[in-house]
Amino acid sequence: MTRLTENDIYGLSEELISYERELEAKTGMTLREIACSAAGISHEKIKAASESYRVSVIPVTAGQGIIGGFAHSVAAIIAGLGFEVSVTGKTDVSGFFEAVSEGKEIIFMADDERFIALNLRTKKIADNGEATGRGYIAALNGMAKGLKGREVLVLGYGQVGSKAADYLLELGAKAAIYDPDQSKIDALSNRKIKVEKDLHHALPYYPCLVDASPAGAFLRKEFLHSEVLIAAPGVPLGLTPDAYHKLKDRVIHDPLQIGTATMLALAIS
Ligand code: 2YC
Repeated sequence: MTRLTENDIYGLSEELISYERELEAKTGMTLREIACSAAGISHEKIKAASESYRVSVIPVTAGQGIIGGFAHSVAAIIAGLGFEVSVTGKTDVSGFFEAVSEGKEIIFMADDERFIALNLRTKKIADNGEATGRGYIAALNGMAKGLKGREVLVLGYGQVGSKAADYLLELGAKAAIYDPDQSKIDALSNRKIKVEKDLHHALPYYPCLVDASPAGAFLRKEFLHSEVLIAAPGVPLGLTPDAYHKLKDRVIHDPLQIGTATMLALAIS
């Protein structure tokens, strides 16, 4: 996943209510319903967990260091799901010690390589890549009013794209992928996934698109299916600003929300 900047998440906490209203208008699902659907847990299960677990988010200084607002944005998303959550006063190992000493049992933390949620009670661990891939497909399933039998093209067969493709197959969709890196395609374990070799030939054909590519601003509206529905996890956004402006009612896109919410649901599943 591409590393977020402070600018990517600026205002996220303050705008969470309006974000969730837009998400529900597009998908017919709340953020909590999307997370539960992606993790395969019931509403009752996450409700019970919100009354039994307390959560800590630990800022981590490793690598390129702390991203201003990252830990507080993650905490705000978790609070919005009904859980008691706080950001540790200390960072790194001291922050971990602080969280465990205070009896927190679910720990969120990220370095430049991984963003994880660790359940200390069940020892379950959730990874942001898998959670984002599954969460965005659950949201697309809502927006498409069911993906069974539908043809969906996934751009990018990395951490997020490969998990998105797996979940598409679980939902009975016809998954296809495009990735310029042939070694990623060769690694494709699941033969049931169609491989597209020519991006510009394939793009207008697919009514559902998952932009799991690290490239930015390369998708123009005229390249795409006229009715296209787009799930665009993370940053940068593959759509050009003009395409995003014209298509935004049919585009699911956020820097952290769906991935973080699904990590929590997976950590308690
Ligand atoms: O503030 C902190 O604790 C930093 N260590 C956080 C670094 C996160 C780096 N990862 C990313 O920006 C993206 C996330 C959206 C999830 C995966 N990569």
